[in-house]
Amino acid sequence: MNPISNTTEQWQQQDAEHHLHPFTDSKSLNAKGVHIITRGEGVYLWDSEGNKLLDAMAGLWCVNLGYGRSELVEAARLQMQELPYYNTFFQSTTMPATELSAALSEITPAGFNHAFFANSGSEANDTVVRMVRRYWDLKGCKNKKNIISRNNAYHGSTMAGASLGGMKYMHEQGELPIPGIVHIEQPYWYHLGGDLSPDEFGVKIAGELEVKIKELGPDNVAAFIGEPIQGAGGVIVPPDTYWPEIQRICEAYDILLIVDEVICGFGRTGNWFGSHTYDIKPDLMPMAKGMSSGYLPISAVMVHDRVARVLIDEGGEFNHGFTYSGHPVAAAVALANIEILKREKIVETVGSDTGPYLQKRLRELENHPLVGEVRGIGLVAAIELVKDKKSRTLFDPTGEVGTICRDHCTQNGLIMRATGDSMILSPPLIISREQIDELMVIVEKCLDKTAHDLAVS
Ligand code: PXG
Repeated sequence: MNPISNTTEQWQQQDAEHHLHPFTDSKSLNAKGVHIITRGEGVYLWDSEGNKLLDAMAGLWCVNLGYGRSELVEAARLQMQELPYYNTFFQSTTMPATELSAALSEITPAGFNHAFFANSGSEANDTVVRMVRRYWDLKGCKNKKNIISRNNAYHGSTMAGASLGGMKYMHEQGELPIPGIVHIEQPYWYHLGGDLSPDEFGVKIAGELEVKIKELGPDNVAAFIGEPIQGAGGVIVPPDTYWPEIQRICEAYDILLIVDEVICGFGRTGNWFGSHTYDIKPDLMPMAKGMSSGYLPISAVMVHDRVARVLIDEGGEFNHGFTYSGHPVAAAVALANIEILKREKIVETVGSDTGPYLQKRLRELENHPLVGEVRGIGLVAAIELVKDKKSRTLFDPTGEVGTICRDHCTQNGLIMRATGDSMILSPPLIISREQIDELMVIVEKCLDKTAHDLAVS
């Protein structure tokens, strides 16, 4: 092995020889050669061949402040020098961990005053499973163990995270879901709504929760978990009637409501949290990604007083935690990140200016022959490509057209991800109107190129 590889081919060879990538067919990747990203600034990335790319995915839905923010770098440097690590286990803490728990209490909805720290969205959701079961044990409801989630949800890749998720292809590997996790249908009107209006469909599909609770028996159900908008599932925006009905059912049957804010949190939907945007009143909120703008791994479960009081006042020791829970350097970066979001009024700008602008510009694409639906809110959106717009007929198999479009985008300087045939956008929250215009030029061009490829094939 040559330790000083300095050409794309050498890096690709080294990567093929030694690196197993997440969610990747290694054989086909190695045959093609990995794409090496070397530098970032604002909303742009550069690769090892010197190509400039507009990153409309903010890394993996996380680099909310964009690349190259020196204040985040400085926060990490100072904390590393002062105290690079200490744990939060044995009746000790560090200043950044404590200050971050207070800062999170301030920006989350009323009643959220406690944070439990972890390092990823998956770990946060594993924590959630243990926490809700512990809560019901302490309340004397020993059988309230089942957690209800949804098809096509994404809640992580650990045993509990992937089980909570509703991705069949993940369940197929590793005997998942683990016991006590069941799924109902997702609020995906475009695919599943049939002749119903979105509002009718929203009520109907939320009603599946009530049916499932009755089937299991309310005394056996601990919680329901959902993303305000399903991100990895294809930016599935629920009808307006959906969340109020879910909230009503959870309250009626005394079921905890877990709102997974890993993607929607920290400004993505134009408010601090997706729960604000949809006026949801959760009991627990796992969050990660935008918490540090992805500069360092950190996550948290925010716990509502209703649950926290039971855990604190009656719980004794909660036998759960990670070496890096509340890591001081990651916490210092998260604090600086929140401080910048506030000072520069970035969440407000997404809510009132750049978010509506992106959504308006994207809806201009609805006249394009390939575009079945444009959906989204704030700075998260999907453009769903379909075979027939009128009848809402999808391509069969799905995914091939999305991949063609995605490859055109990359070749034309835009990172846009495909989930099936939905093209996904989740750019850094600092994107300007001019940069949205720049993005739209490439999107339009690549949709035309994709349509052209389909016509000639
Ligand atoms: N919850 C949600 C809503 C997520 O989107 C997780 C939990 C898990 O977070 P960690 O940090 O453990 O990855 C996520 C992560 C994709 C993609 O292909 C999305 C995620 C992760 C990897 C790929 O869109 N979301």
